[in-house]
Amino acid sequence: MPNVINLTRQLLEQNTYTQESLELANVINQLALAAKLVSREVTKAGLVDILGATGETNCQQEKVQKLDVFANQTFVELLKQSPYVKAVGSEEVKKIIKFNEFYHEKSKYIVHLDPLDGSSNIDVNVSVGTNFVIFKKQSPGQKLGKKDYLQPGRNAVCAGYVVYGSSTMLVYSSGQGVHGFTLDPSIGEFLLSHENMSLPQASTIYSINESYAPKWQKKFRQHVADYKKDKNSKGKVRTARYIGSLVADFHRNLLKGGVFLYPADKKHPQGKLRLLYEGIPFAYLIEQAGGAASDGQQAVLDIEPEELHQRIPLFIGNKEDVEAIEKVLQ
Ligand code: AFP
Repeated sequence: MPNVINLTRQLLEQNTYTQESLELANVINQLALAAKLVSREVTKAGLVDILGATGETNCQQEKVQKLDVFANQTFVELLKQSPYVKAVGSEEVKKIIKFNEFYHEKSKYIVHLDPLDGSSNIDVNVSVGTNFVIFKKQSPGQKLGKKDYLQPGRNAVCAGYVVYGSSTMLVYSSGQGVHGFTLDPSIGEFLLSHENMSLPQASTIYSINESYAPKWQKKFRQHVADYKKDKNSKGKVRTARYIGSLVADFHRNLLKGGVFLYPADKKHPQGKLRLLYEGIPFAYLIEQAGGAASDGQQAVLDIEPEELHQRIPLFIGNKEDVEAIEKVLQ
């Protein structure tokens, strides 16, 4: 019998079964369960319209929902069922969602997530994902204040993502390395497939939407142009890869080595990507994997959030790449 390790076992063993780890494991398990439900729907994406008579109801007479709405409802509802979750910030919802204070008197975790990152790729069968980060409430008592849900990434206790690709993978870190689990659909379990993931030393890929080049600062445009001739630490020129789903671009670069760039530009003067549920989860993971993430001025994990849906420029990947970009922009 092979040594099969599922998500729950790994979570508990890593944290030596402390009460704290049991609580966190409960939250992550709820996220994993929601991810399985979303994964099931994502794989049916093309079929839903065929099965729904008018496009409005499916074969079970349920309303056919857009997948990002379905993903949001599923994650929020399952997190609400955990007694340890106090609030959720979602890309799909304007304000922080606070859960019933009586039921949640033991609760201490705040989860920020993008329920379906890259959702514009769904219709063309390209990988999408869910990104999340978990914080612990800072203030005493039951009341949830801004300081509790607007915390810098350095305070995060766990972060991760699920990528719904050719297989469904959940990758997470609770501060002890980055671990990847692949969903085995035949048993409905996430099984440890990538233990202690670390970024390859050589950066082989750069990922950026180059159609925006005319809107970039000149010095940044030159820096990206130089990728086409400059060599990496292995003496090779980087190749370009850009999916347009941050979660999928990140996942590939984590496995292969590289840098993802989304600068501020004339159209997005603050950058496009959201700090709390796009920047911080990936920044937390990349630091754990030996890389770096910056907004061009400082480490993403050091940014003090000012609002729930705050945007930032994002440069994330191998350290030398991120440091070089900081030099250009500072
Ligand atoms: P959607 O969820 O609306 O598809 O946006 C995805 C995203 O925020 C991120 O996942 C991509 O990296 C980025 O947008 C792509 O943006 P551009 O289309 O501007 O390159």
